[in-house]
Amino acid sequence: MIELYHCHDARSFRALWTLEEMGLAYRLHLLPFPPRFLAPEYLAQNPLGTIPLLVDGETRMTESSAIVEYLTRKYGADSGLAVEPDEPGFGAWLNALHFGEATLTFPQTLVLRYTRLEPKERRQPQVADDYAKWFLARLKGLEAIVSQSEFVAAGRFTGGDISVAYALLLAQSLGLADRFPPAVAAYWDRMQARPGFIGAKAAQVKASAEQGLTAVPLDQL
Ligand SMILES: N[C@@H](CCC(=O)N[C@@H](CS)C(=O)NCC(=O)O)C(=O)O
Repeated sequence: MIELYHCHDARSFRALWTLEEMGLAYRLHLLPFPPRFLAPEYLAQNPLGTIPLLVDGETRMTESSAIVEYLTRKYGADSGLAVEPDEPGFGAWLNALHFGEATLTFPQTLVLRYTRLEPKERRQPQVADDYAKWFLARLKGLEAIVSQSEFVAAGRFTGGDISVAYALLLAQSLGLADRFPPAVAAYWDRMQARPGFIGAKAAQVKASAEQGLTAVPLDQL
């Protein structure tokens, strides 16, 4: 069975959401955040100490957007979550998968780190503010796409939406959602109403209870 190592609302949420959208069987291992310090035994599974880690037989993956691509291409033929190379939206789909992580999520990790994770004396409000602005400026690309279309690629819900919308979930946790431009805000509302999104949220709460872990949302760190 597919195994997913996950922290509440962290990037592994992309994989969890994909699994839920596709109705695949999986085992969820919930870890405290950051696992590197709070669950050092996890380093034996993933020496990086980061999540996600997806294990599927011999396959072990640690990049959240690549996991979305892997699951949708390997198991998702009927789901429509992958876009095939012969479809017109193929390039837009790949672009969205990478844009969600490399352009929209990475700058927010600096905001998270320098407002919440570092000890108080090492916090850097200027860095956090600069990278929050950097992230918000990068939303212009998404605003242009979702003011023309309900989804980011191929005119239907795909893994590209999961990658991009996860960055919006992180932004919400960091208190940036009230600065989303209007079409992005409406898109974010649509994404949160997806059954897979709701299922993934419920699955992490259930796993927290079963594994005796208190889920600490990022905005309460
Ligand atoms: N590019 C990777 C980044 C993985 C990553 O840095 N995950 C964060 C959580 S969102 C993490 O595990 N941070 C804890 C740490 O760095 O110790 C991905 O998309 O999965």
